[in-house]
Amino acid sequence: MTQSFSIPTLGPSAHQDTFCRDNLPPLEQWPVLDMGPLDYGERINCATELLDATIERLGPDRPCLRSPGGTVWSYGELRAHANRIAAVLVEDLGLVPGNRVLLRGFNEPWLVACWFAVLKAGGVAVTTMPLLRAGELATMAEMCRPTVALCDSRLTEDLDRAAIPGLRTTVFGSTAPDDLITRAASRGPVFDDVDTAADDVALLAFTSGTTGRPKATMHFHRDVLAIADTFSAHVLRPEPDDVFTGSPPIGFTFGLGGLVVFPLRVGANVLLLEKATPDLLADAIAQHGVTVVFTAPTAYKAILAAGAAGKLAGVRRAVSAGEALPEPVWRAVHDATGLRIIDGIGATEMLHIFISAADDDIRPGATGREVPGYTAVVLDDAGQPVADGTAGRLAVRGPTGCRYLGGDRQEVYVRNGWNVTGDTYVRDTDGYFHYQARTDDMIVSAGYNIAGPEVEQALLGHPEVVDCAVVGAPDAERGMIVKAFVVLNPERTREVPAEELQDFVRQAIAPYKRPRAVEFCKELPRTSTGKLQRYKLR
Ligand code: 3UK
Repeated sequence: MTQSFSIPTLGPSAHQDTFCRDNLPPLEQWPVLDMGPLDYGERINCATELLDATIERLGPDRPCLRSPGGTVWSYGELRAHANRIAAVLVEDLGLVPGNRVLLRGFNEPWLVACWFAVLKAGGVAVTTMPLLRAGELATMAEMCRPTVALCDSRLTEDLDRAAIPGLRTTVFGSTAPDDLITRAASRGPVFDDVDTAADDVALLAFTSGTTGRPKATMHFHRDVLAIADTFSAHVLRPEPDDVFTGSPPIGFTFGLGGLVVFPLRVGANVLLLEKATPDLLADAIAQHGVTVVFTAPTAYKAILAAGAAGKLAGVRRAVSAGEALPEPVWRAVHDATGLRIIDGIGATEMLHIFISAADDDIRPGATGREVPGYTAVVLDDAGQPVADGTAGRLAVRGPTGCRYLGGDRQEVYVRNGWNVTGDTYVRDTDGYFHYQARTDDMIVSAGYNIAGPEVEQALLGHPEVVDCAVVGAPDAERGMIVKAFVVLNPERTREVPAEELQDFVRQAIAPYKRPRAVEFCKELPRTSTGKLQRYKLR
């Protein structure tokens, strides 16, 4: 679609280290910005807003972060820890505004304190996921050039092996005399937050890279607040008495939003889990009176399979994102608990969720509608809108959007001002968006377009199928055939032949979509954010 739009301008930066401004993509390649009613002014620090402003409204004593081990920090305590670490960053580690700080830790309170410290000091947070190894950390560092790292003492090995040039690493959680926490304890609890520009970069987030080389996305201080004031405020609608938990790492923006930004914006409480496999997650939800959960569709599936859906009884809001939520999973959770899972599609490029629905607005099987503040359209390959009911490329815009560090492949994601997510979607006449597949994962077999996830969903309806992935396999006659990789329930009491699964799919959806090849496996390849790596199966 072509339209005219104005090229954005930037306010005066508070960054002394100009790396981020220097590496923003060219302004004319940015997506169209639509702030709608959101207005953060020219200067805002998202850490001040999430922490100090919440304390100003609700007082310092409300419970903020806790961990299963028994740590409970109030909002005032988290702020004091963050302020003390900010002082160490500036006074001892030489941080100047704009420096990138690599953070490495599990989901636990000190990681969150470090994240706030970096932002208060005007630094740029680069939070990495614990699962990442030396090679991946080295690649990330090469791209974003951190000067300082704050690292959990249990996770130093891979960071050391990454041998990042010029990096000053400080460890937290050890017994060493120069441990970050010990050093921070000698500082005062007050820190004068850097008065950052609303459009100063606050964080760099790496894409999960289901296909290859990761890209770094750049997000501003105002973007961090915008995700709370769109998806969270209008769809999730949390309350100060909610208790949040979830499985995504804080280094994944799904986790950052759900476990830090959204709860703190409203003064709620967060249970941080270092290990959040589906069984541990379900237990923690039941034990700690959790009311708001963030996790991936596979976790809901696994909780159901383990017969643990009852543990979700106290949950008020359950969010699913990262991959499509199969309708049978939504229905099974609803049948077992009455809970209506909030599906939402988000992306690292967009920072968080832009299509979703909650409560009675949910249509099971559809991702939802535009989150207030975002506009979404479905485009054909030439960039023209398609009719409702027709599949095409999902394109969105709103207050957040894609800015790749160094403009790396920027024109692939942003076209004519739209963020093109790489997903094939159908919009229905009621404005609901129905996920089909990643555009690259559409299977063309004998002239038919087949969306792998639709076949996966059909297979998952079979009682003995616990996980599956459907891809196109090259075929001389048909171009491609539908091939299914299937994980069967290990506790099954009988054999399940491939033909039975093929027949099962043929009963559920159009017969031409049935898998012509079935391969059984023990588990499926996934990224560190839990996404299926279909390209590996191809
Ligand atoms: C896929 C979905 C169907 C889709 C993310 C919430 O997943 C997140 O970010 P990533 O950059 O991946 C983005 C891609 O993942 N996807 C995500 N959610 C859904 N597909 N239904 C969904 N509900 O292909 C998208 O383009 O890893 C999710 C919040 C923040 C995030 N970063």
